[in-house]
Amino acid sequence: MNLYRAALALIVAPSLLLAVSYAQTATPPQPSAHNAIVNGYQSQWWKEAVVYQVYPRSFKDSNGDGIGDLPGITSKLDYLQKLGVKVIWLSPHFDSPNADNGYDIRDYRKVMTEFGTMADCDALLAGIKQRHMRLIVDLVVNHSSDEHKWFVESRSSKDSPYRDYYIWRPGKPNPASPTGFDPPNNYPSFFSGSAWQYDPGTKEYYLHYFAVKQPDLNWDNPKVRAEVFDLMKFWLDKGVDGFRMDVIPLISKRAGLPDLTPEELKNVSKAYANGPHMHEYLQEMNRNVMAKYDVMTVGEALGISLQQTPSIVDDRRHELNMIFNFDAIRINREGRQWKSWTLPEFKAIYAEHASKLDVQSWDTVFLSNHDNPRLVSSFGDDSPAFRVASAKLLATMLLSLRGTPFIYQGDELGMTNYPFKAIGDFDDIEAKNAYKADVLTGKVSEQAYLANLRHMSRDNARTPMQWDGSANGGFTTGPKAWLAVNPNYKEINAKEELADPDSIYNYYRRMIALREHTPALIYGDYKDIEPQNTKIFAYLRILGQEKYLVILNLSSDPVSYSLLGGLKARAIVISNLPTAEKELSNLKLRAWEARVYKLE
Ligand code: TEU
Ligand code: CA
Repeated sequence: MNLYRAALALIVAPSLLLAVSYAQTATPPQPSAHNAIVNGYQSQWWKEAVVYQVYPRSFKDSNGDGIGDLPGITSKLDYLQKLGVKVIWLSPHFDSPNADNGYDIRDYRKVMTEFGTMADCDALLAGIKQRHMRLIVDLVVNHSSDEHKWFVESRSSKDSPYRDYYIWRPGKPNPASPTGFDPPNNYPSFFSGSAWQYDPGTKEYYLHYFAVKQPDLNWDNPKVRAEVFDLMKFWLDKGVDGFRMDVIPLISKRAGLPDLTPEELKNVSKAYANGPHMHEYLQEMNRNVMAKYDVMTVGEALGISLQQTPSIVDDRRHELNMIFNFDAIRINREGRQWKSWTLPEFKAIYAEHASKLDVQSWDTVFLSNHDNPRLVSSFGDDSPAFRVASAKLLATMLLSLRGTPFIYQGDELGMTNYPFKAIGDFDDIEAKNAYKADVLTGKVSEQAYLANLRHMSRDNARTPMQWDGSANGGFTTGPKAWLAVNPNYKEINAKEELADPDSIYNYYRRMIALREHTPALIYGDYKDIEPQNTKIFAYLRILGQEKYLVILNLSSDPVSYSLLGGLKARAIVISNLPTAEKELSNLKLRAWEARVYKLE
């Protein structure tokens, strides 16, 4: 072999190797046959994985502009691999004018300028694959940005070939109104006001369930569906492993768009969801896209009840793998109003899930994301005395209930809600629109509005990740973060957590490893053995002879608890507070104590 060839081989071979190993080729569907049946369930990687949600704007800034970005995430992949999560859900990273922080997409095949370049995205994906993890991205196709070329075309004229990509209707004549018309019907937007926006250019209204800059796509138009399937394939062919689908049950609108009745106006998401062609379009999407790849799909199922869930996630329906139900995460509010709740109410939800979702219908487990307040502040106790114990208890619960667990960035550090003071502290369009609609119109007092918002604002979850005790929590080297860092970053940050073997982070690591190596905690049957207890949440996970008991004291008070029914503990496999108690008929549980027992 002459030198040239040798040289060539030297050059080509590695790059070929490189190409092969990093080529983000799509993963063809794995014949389900070789997916073993465990306790009646078809085993799947997305049932055994723990998912970690990254909100890119707030995860890690790599260039000092105060805004998180993709190279910032890539620089923290070892941190995520160490945690033990196997799938990363990346909230929208696509080109967007950020009216709703990326959930308003202007170009589905381009990376948001603030977040970096396509090369940065490829490097992130390669880094994830190198660490034997997977990436799912956010599919936001109920609506696009009003700056997307489709909509720019669509609003340009009624005869535009793109007109029917969106939902346009003439208004109802009303000389008294500023436009001379009233909206086509009484549909409200989730972000306050009407869901219709008058467009003086063509003197018609377009529909937007969310912000004015988020016009809804017309899924009844087959061209729109084809566009969506193509952009999904674009990302899957790059090697992405699946999608979290934004408000996907809202894609099919009611024929004729009749007014909502007063009853329906009380639960708008229910009225907007599950339209006449929703299942048909999800099956069409599955046939054209998911069936051709080994992917994971999770639908954000606003407006879908538990009863309706099997019709979307039952394997035999060939629609989605799983959905997010909002029953548990929203137990603490009525509409936008914060409200108290009881543990029996909370436990009943999981008992319902266990009875309504059988081995064909897989579930998700989550209590936080970028649309909800912080986990430990909402479902735990974020006071200095109990923040650590309750954060670990919630980790025990999320990682031992039945379904794929989703962890939201920062919860593994026990990050808390932010001490918002004034409306100016908020960035979220939902909060700002409601302030205009409710406070500036005198419907709600500023004080009451802010008090409620402190509890439930989405911005609580969006404050930057707290990496260390340096300025801005080490999130950015720049002078200022896009949203203020929680002032408690000196106490609560990743550097402290990584250094402390008994930290919340290291407890998550141990709990994730335990779940990974304990099939009963994944595929085991679920049985609540204490449904009425107001402080104790106790349940079994059973897989054949493998029996585990999870006992959680969800209160800030010590509880003496005796488990009847003659269950015998063989060993404590994990606990968030040191204990050796194995006599189940006489347990002394401290505040927010959590234990997992392996039973005889
Ligand atoms: O969220 C839908 C959703 O459930 C929330 O917007 C919720 O309706 C809102 O907080 C009203 O209470 C998805 C995304 O997760 C969210 O970030 C987007 O704002 C929204 O859709 C529109 O894309
Ligand atoms: Ca940046």
